[in-house]
Amino acid sequence: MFEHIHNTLEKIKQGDRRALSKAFTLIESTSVSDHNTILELFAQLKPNNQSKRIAISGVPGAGKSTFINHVVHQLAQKHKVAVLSIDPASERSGGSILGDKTRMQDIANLENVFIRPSSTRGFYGGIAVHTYSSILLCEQAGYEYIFIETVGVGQTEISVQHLCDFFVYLALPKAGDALQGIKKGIMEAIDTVVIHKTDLYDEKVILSTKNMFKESFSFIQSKHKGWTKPIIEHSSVQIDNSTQIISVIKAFFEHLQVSPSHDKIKNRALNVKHLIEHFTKQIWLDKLLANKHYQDQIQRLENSDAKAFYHPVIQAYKIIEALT
Ligand SMILES: Nc1nc2c(ncn2[C@@H]2O[C@H](COP(=O)(O)OP(=O)(O)O)[C@@H](O)[C@H]2O)c(=O)[nH]1
Ligand SMILES: [Mg+2]
Repeated sequence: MFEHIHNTLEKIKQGDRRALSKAFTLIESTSVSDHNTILELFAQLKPNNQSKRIAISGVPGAGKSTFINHVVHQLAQKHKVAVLSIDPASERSGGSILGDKTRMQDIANLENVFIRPSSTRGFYGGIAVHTYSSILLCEQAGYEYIFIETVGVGQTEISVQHLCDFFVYLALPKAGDALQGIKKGIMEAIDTVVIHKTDLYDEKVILSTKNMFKESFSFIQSKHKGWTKPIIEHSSVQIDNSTQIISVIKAFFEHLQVSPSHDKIKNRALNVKHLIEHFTKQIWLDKLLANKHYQDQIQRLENSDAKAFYHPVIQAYKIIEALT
């Protein structure tokens, strides 16, 4: 039995990490008996506009976890930092991401740092709802910087960009058309690019990758007026540019403060609109799939004669009409 939500939240606000972990376990619960408790928790979770939400994106193996380990190690000297990593694979295995934990050894035991490999399980499922709730929990606990390591796969990145304030893309230097394969939606979401693992590549290749991003950004209007997307080189084994990266992050949030038409709160309101739309569709679809009449109709179709079928669109309208 979960203790009273109000007590748990109070403990979380006082910095009780056990209470925070317990709340994470609750939102990952798939047990029907936890549904109401989860909704009760959601009802009391309020966003905190002081926090800085930072997405770290890039293909698997780009070095996201290693990079976070570096940057957070430095940032945590002065700030409370939470690191959430999303792993859709955990939907199947239910497991945590061992690889990420080992890459974050320098920060794993720091008092100022909270790391949570986020499973995407949970009744109110889906990556977006889960990540959003996880962010809000970390905000209750007073984490000032919240890093979200994404998985580097299309749809997830699109969802995550709506949850974060600052979107960092880790790119590997590549000769030729380095931008091939980066979806337009992601290019638009990027607030800064880190050309990573520069120790492994020739200077010419690094420069040409940089130029390709620069050129591509010149065709895309920035989400934040007046913000020029920095392109930074970094190597987690040689040339450590963590200081420069932290400066860029801080400069960005200062930029948001002085840019009233693109202020953070307004931006987040827009993000919440996206989420509500997303969840309304999801919940609506869940209700449809659970509807007995709908299930009967679909079952009936399976048993009918193919020649007797109307056009599928006509059939779909008939089913919907019978439901509403
Ligand atoms: N040479 C080199 N290897 C790196 C660098 N950063 C990470 N790696 C290695 O790249 C591999 C993948 O890193 P990881 O952080 O797990 O990538 P992720 O999948 O994007 O989180 C690991 O073997 C790291 O040790 C770097 O800057 N230079
Ligand atoms: Mg990783």
